[in-house]
Amino acid sequence: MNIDQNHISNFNEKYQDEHSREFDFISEKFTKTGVDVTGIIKNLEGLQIAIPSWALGSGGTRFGRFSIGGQPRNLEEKIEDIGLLHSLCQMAGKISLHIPWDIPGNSDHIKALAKDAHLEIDAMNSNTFQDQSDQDLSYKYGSLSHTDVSVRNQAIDHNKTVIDYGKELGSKSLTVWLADGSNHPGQSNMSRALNRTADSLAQIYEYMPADWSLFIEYKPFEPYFYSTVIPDWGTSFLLASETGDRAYTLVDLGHHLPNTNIEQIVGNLISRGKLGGFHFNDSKYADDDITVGSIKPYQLFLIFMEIIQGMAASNTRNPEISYMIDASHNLKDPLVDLMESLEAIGLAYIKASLIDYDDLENAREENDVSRCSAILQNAYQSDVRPILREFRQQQGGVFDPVTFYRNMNIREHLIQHRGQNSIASGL
Ligand SMILES: [Mn+2]
Repeated sequence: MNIDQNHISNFNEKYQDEHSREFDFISEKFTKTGVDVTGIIKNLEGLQIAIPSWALGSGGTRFGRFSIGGQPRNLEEKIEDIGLLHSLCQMAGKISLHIPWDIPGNSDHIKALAKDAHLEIDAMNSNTFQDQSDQDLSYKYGSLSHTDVSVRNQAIDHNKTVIDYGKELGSKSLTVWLADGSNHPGQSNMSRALNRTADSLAQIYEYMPADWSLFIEYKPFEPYFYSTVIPDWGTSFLLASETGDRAYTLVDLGHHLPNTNIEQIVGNLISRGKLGGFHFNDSKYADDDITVGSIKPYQLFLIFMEIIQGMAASNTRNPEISYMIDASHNLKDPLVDLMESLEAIGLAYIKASLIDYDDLENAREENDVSRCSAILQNAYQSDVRPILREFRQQQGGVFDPVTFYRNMNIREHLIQHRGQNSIASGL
């Protein structure tokens, strides 16, 4: 649904005085300590987070799924929902497509719709973790790592098809999350499975246009429970390094064992120019796929600290990082959950931008440990919400997206148009 700019202006007007007071106050305070508030607001324009086409419907677990009304019924309606999200938050200017869940029937039409909604087509996602009804061979025992060359070829061909769709739409990257693995000790010759995977990835890479990148995602367990072929960043980095210069590691927050130091992984990958993609979500126990920043907001801040520091290094070889929200909206309204995610990402980014990195580096050189901690805490404990609101206002978005969404009864409107029992494709 399209939002009339007048509704946004009227809504913002109610908050304007209070906002101006808050923003002027902290802006003056930060500026006095050498923080470039205008520069941070400008940089936020570049922090555009892709929304995957599968994120607009209600998610579920292997035990069940509880529906929400008004889910988008097709790719066109998914683009409409992401366009709405972007118009309110100004940080969701990209869409990431999943094949075969969202095959663009008419690429020109889809491209035009995305353009109207001010969305770019981000990474394409292939799927060799489930069998499709029109598929000859099964992925039950793997895909790119399968023992049978004909299954591997089928999986390679699928990835080539995904690249073809992406070329038509103007995407520039392919994300491969390889679910392959084994459930029982002894089931798989793990080093052979790795070699077969490297060979398959090489063929996919060879097929990619020269200006495309390949992102290799890792995960320690699930859907297989004894081993996965690409369990960790080391294996992904190894495969990316062997595959080629335009092959990169993709870090998904939920794809780590508990207490893994993810910020260190991020920093190390950037230092070697190999962090290509990043998926946001949060977790308490495993791959919980809940709202980013809802469990470990400090971790999110530390990750952005590594990103800002690493990307600012004069010798950085790392390309611009492709960001995506990869969460499952099982209880909340997916659009509200995504607004909360964008808020958490924006706040963590702003807080990490407050750090005086020269000062921090000096404190590190002097081994002044408590000053290092104080610099971080000073940034992390600051209330930076007025800066994010100011950014949204300047870009034409709303001060408070969730309240606006509720006041406008947008979900009710979507239910009226799409029905109570609509089901999003792919879920
Ligand atoms: Mn992911």
